[in-house]
Amino acid sequence: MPRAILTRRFPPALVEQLTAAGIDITRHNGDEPMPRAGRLEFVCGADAIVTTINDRVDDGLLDAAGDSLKLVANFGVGYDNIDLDACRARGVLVSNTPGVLTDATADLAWTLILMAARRAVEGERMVRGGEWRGWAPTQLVGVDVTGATLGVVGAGRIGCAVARRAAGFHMTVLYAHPRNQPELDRIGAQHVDIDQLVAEADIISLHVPMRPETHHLISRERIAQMKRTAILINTARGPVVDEAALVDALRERRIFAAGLDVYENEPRLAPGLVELHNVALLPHLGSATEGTRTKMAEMVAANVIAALSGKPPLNPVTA
Ligand code: 8YV
Repeated sequence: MPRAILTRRFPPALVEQLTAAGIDITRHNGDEPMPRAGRLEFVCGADAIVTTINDRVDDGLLDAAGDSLKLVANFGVGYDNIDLDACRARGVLVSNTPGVLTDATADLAWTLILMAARRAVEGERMVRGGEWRGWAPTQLVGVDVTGATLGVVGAGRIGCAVARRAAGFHMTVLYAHPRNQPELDRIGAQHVDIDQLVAEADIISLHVPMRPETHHLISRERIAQMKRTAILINTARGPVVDEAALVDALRERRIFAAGLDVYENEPRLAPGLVELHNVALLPHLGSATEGTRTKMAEMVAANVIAALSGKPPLNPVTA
């Protein structure tokens, strides 16, 4: 019986579908990452390992799994937790879950845009803390989203979905991407370079994958080029932003606000970030809806079942 290791508690569809396909499952059944001690023994003899963003798949883990390993099936679209060269060198396939989480993640980016622009965190805190003394003309005034300029950095599936939603807010859309994105050109978005985008956009939303070349793409220098009224949204990967530089800019009011769902060293935050009022902080909720997580589980199951029956996975990672 082929054996799949699950490094975490996943939506029930995953276990149900693997079990129905006759795959033996060993799982670490908690919401926390597997403890470091015992992690290598746990994966020993696996045919497939189902991983998340918190599982580093490197030489050590692959060696511990051994020659039986055929597939690393990542529960997520991003795969920066996986050393692809190390997998390739051992003939281990890698799969991910593209497409099914696009809308949920785009919706969450918009949640953060509206929270940050309309100072929703401060307002919520005021009401809940019993500090609200009634309506006032100058109380917690934010910035307009309707009619503003949205800058989308990275126009892949999620970046395009975020840009599409801007039509409802009558926004001008700029996008920075290695090549033209016909879908965005059709809706009148302008393809610009990232330096023009950071200087001109009112709301900058990040949707690039985590690669060596995107590390600190939003650097201290680029943050310094943003408008004083700018809002920075990150639902991509934490290290795309120089988090310490962002904290300084928010503290000194050099930009208006930020909305973050991802962090450089999750779950730890950069010193000073939690004390700031002009930032909305969410705990990496991009794909966290019942429907989306179930679709991700089904996609992972389909990939594992294919690979363990000697077929190519449906969503191979080849980059
Ligand atoms: C996932 C994500 O839930 O898919 C991604 O790349 O960032 C999240 O939405 C997370 O990666 C779980 O592994």
